[in-house]
Amino acid sequence: MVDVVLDVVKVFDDAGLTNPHVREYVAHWAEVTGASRVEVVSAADDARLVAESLEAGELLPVGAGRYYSRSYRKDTARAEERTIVATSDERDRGTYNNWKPAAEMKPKLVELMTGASAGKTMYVIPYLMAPAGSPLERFAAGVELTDNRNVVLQMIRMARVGVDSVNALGNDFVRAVHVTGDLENLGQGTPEDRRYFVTIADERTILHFGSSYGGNALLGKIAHGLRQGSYDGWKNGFLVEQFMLLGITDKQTGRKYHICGGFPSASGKTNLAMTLAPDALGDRYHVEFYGDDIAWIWVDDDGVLRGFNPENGVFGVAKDTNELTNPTAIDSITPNSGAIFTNVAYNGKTQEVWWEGRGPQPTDLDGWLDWTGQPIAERAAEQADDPWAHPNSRFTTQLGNVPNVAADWDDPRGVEIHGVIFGGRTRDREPLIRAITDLAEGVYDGLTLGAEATAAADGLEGVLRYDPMSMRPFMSYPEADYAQHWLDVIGAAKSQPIFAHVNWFQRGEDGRFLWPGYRENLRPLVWLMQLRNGEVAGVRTPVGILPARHELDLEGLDERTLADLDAVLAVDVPRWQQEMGHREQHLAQFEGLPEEIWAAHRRVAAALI
Ligand code: GTP
Ligand code: SPV
Ligand code: MN
Repeated sequence: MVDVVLDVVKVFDDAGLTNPHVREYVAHWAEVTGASRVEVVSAADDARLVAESLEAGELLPVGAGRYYSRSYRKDTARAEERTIVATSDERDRGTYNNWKPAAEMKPKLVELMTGASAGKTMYVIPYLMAPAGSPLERFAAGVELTDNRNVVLQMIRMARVGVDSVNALGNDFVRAVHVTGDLENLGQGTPEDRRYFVTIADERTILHFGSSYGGNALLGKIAHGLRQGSYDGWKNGFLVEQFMLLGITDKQTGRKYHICGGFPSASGKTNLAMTLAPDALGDRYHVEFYGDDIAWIWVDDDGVLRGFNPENGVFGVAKDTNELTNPTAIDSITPNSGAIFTNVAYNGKTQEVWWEGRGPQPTDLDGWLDWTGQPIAERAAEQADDPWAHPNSRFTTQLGNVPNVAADWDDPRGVEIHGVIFGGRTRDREPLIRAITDLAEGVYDGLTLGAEATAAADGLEGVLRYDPMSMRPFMSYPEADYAQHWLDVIGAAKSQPIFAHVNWFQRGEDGRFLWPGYRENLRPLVWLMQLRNGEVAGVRTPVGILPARHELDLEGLDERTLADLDAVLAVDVPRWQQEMGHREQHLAQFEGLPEEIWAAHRRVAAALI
């Protein structure tokens, strides 16, 4: 034991890790997990770590400066039923946070983690989930400990990594411990499942055991950036949401608008934030990317609603990403970008990657392996229709690689928020866009966001469920408090944002999407800003203000879309009346929901009669 302690001190000294609280925390967990080495990493170590991973076969080359990784076949998405927010206050029990007492969970995790990194290196990743110097910085620092080198490489892309983030912060950092575990013997998805993904929110401690994938393992991103962040925000007056954030500049007036918004996982945040097509609208707008998955939002000293993206990279869904749907994404994962592809199909001979919707499926099968590593050419006949890539396969790339990243994406003051939108995969009922100008009705709309679940979480794809503000998997405190917190934070802004509900996923009777989506989604957003400015009036309906057909810029849309447009701009009153009954039942679960939210519900219900 004495040897280990001495070694660790030298490691800290060599790495310039001076914060005594961090040192103590690292030494403690090194002992618990039984790791045989400790290494403090920073972003500058990336090239060396990549070389080590290539050498070890954990990464495979995708030509020059891009990489391929595969996760264990039963470890390919977040596991919501194994994810818990724990505290020492029973009043924190919510409908979605799988609340447990901290005193029950901590010993369980310590037991699972004890000796579980034996023989491995424990990497120490000091990180910041905010632009440096931001007013929320003290909630943004953390130190992830992980026994998995791939997690380090992903974190270097997704967060700002380096000891400077934590040295000056005393005890104000999130303790985030990740232990991979013996993935082949964890009983994933069975009654004997041994995985646990726990955020002890009132102790600012995250303990994740039993995965090396995405949000289960990159603890800065989901566990801290969303779950811990939203709890801290609740206690300290700011909002933390699974939101994209983008900027639209009207070139004629020079005015710039920032819109943030929540869509459930794998429902289009990355695409919307990255790929709107100003060229489609006569080049009158300039569109900039800020963030695709998380926004931290607050009201500044001047009463202005502001937000920033706490991340440093994009962990985007690969499926259907191509030159037409998302050229910006394709341009951000070019050779030498450092991008990492996870669970797509890989060709070991040509060092290429492919996924469903990337382009034509390769016809020469030589060298092609599916996401599990099986040669495509050797697949049995009954596997012929199985996808080559996992539906939740992803690419990881840094924000600096995104061609339209905003010049001020890293500004610690964030940007002013003018609009808040909600959306999801909804095959009927929800029109293309409906605007809401009242705060309580906007919050009510977010709380009743109902959409189809996707492959981003294990075992749920296609199930219709409510996903309040797209925070269902990340909500760390009770919904009634969440609603009140929204009313309080946004209500304190001197200028209120406009709200809207959008839907790119309405389908026709033959199952086709009625709206082309992707790059064309700029059109309804431009309308929303025009409505905000009073330049268009829209059409009042019981569920919000819809665009009059002539108010939308339709230039260049194909005949079929124009023919379908009335359908995507319709309000199906009988379907809405039915929905109001579901909403009533849904909202009734949340004890103590603010009266303003119920009043908003009653107003919409009454308007529909
Ligand atoms: P997370 O990273 O899981 O939080 O998801 P996300 O919301 O960022 O999802 P993303 O933008 O990566 O989109 C997921 C899927 O939705 C991809 O397969 C896209 O091709 C598809 N998609 C995105 N935008 C549109 C759209 O406008 N229309 C249609 N039909 N599909 C879309
Ligand atoms: C999500 O599932 O919402 C994601 C991807 O953004 S993950 O990091 O795996 O949570
Ligand atoms: Mn997400």
